[in-house]
Amino acid sequence: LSMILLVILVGCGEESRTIFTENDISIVPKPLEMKFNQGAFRFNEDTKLVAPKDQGEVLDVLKDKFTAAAGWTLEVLDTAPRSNFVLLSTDSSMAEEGYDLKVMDNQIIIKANGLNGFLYGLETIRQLLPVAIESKSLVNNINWDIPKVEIKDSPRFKWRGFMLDVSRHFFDKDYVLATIDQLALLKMNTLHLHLVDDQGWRIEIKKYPKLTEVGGFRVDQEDKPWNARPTPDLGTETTYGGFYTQEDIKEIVAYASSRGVTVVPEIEMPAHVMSAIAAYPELSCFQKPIMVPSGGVWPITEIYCAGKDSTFEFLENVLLEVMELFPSQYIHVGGDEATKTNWEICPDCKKRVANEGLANVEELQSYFIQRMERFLSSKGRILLGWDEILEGGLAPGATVMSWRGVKGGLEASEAGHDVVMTPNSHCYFDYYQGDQDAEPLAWGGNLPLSKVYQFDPVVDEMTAEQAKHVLGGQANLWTEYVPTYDQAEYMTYPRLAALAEAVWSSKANRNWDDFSNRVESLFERYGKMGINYAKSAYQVTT
Ligand code: TNX
Repeated sequence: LSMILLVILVGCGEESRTIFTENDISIVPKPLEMKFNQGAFRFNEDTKLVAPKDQGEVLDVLKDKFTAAAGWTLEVLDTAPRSNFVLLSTDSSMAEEGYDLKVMDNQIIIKANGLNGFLYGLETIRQLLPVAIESKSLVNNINWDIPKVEIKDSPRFKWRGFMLDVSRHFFDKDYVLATIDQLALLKMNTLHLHLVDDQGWRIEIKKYPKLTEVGGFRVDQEDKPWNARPTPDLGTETTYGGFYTQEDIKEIVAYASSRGVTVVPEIEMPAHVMSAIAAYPELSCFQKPIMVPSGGVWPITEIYCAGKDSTFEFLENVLLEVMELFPSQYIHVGGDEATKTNWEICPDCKKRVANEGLANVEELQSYFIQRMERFLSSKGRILLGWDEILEGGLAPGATVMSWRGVKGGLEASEAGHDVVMTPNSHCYFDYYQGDQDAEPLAWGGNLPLSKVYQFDPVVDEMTAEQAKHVLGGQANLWTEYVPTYDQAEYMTYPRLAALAEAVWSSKANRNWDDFSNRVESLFERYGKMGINYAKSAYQVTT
């Protein structure tokens, strides 16, 4: 009799685990393959986290969640106990950034070939757990169960990016670190920081301290719309600004690397640099003293002088410090929207045109970028630029970011260059995401969640050969109309989730109805995390 009782008791213990159905599973981005089995794994205080020696740090993404929400400090080991563990197991045959996740009754195994795969396996577990795992304070009376699934997953594209414009408005280090966490949750691996623009220079450069002392600050005119802010007179006291010290940058880069994210710095040239010229007027053709503008200046004529060698010396020195801080293979040099009226009349520029045998000053743009490309490639880096760098001939080793639609991507890939697709039609998160009368002021355009979801970095017009040159895709948050952290979150989430699926999931696995169901659990998760996501985005499906 006692045997029977024991069996019943043990049986009951098992049955008390949550009974899941396949509909309870909601992972964004959608995994490549998933098999659902009956049963559940239960996390408890004794669950061990097991990683190869010296690779245990990645486990923090899960460990810290349990510490906050369950109050447990899960132990990390380097060999697996008999049962009740999550094991990271290295398998060099696995696809880059891919992972196999197998959830069994009493153990969970994640196979991957390195950090990103392990991380993504753990982020998937996080999304299988009750949403309460996102809580920052203790949650009682909850079973930390996850369904017994077998997942085989790997990304469609290797560049899964998000750009944050920290120039038009400054976003401090903590906001950047929080953004990195959100990228990792969605299995995104690239954070492009737009560190330089007319309205602010945001990275400390030791050799040129005025870049941030002067170029990092401006006269606050936030009360006026972006396009109605006159450039202030010289001598006016500045009231808005900020920048990252080199220590801040080191912290951001190190944190990103622990979350599988590469930080790509963008140092704009030859235009969108009024902040630098305000600090060092000698960088322009006519040394005219200017202020850092608060609003948009159009057309942008105050640009670096392409005639003086000292401009290139300055840029090389800046990039040397930048490369010291950012291990990224790609260095973004901007290249967009330069109006060459000063170059037309500048004697040094005219001389350069003649000496280099160029047809006109327009060709100086491509001279400029090619010269920077030679410098960067001599240091083992790859130059990346907006699609304007195609004009007048692309530098040999350059990679192109196609933003004015897909044209630049088509042209560059046809010429055998790599491209990152970020067409403004689908990837510009500064655009409205719903009814313009109901939404907060934005740049214009119309980019609801459903349209982001339709984004595909490979377009029909591409041949198979061209498609091979598509590294992936990226969303860009330009921040002219994004003055606060709350507003930045509002513009970013959940559209970033739609973009993440477009760059991670297989084409066959993408389905809007299915995604819109899954995004609802993500809303709950964002809610628990205290993220100001746009609920409105979801209601608009046109
Ligand atoms: C174009 S995209 C720009 C940015 C603006 C953005 C606004 C690009 C390379 N240049 O300077 O912020 O449009 O949508």
